[in-house]
Amino acid sequence: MIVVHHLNNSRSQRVLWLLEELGLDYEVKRYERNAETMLAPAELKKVHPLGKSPVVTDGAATIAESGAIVEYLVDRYGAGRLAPAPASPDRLRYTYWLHYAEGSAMPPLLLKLVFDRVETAPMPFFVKPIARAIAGRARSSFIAPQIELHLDYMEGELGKSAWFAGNDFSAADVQMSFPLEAAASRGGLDARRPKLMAFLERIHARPAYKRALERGGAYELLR
Ligand SMILES: N[C@@H](CCC(=O)N[C@@H](CS)C(=O)NCC(=O)O)C(=O)O
Repeated sequence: MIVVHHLNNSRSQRVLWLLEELGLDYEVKRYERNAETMLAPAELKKVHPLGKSPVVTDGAATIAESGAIVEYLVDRYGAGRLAPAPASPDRLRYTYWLHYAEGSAMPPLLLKLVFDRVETAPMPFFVKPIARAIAGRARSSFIAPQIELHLDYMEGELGKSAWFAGNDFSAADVQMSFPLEAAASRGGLDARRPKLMAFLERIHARPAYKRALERGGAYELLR
């Protein structure tokens, strides 16, 4: 049995969505973030030493890292679905976006989350102006321009084909959903990038996406 170790309001939501798209049976084991730190509970470290979500167990296999999980599920259970044919030109794009989502798109969005929190974190009053100045500088000189760069790039790429890896919906779109949802929540993605906004609308309308939300429970991305 496939078991998804699912943290509320997190990336593991897209694994549930992929499983729904593939029509597979699975179990959801829920974990709740600490309300203050937003970290996963320690019991998740019993499943995988990093204690992060998603983690999938399937018989004797324990698979962490969402890109690896997506590849595993599609290769093992996809029967040719949700991935372009191995030798096709779209296959390379598929592999690219699978890695790009976590390797390139997420880091500036994560930095934004961290630096935004630096400003609001409790600290002695005399440190606050310094912390604010450092956070503001990091945001304006690096984080915001990087987010803009990536959003422009993704907007341009979605102008070339209906989906990230070509004209057919694929698991790369599932993997790309999280950075785009995070960007809409905290990275300034809005109507100025109509292709990305339309992508979000299209995925949110998919029946499998809606079923996954019902299985996963609350899904409100961190700001
Ligand atoms: N690159 C990893 C990131 C895993 C990750 O950071 N997951 C977050 C959830 S969105 C998490 O577990 N956060 C809680 C924590 O770090 O304790 C992946 O794609 O699986």
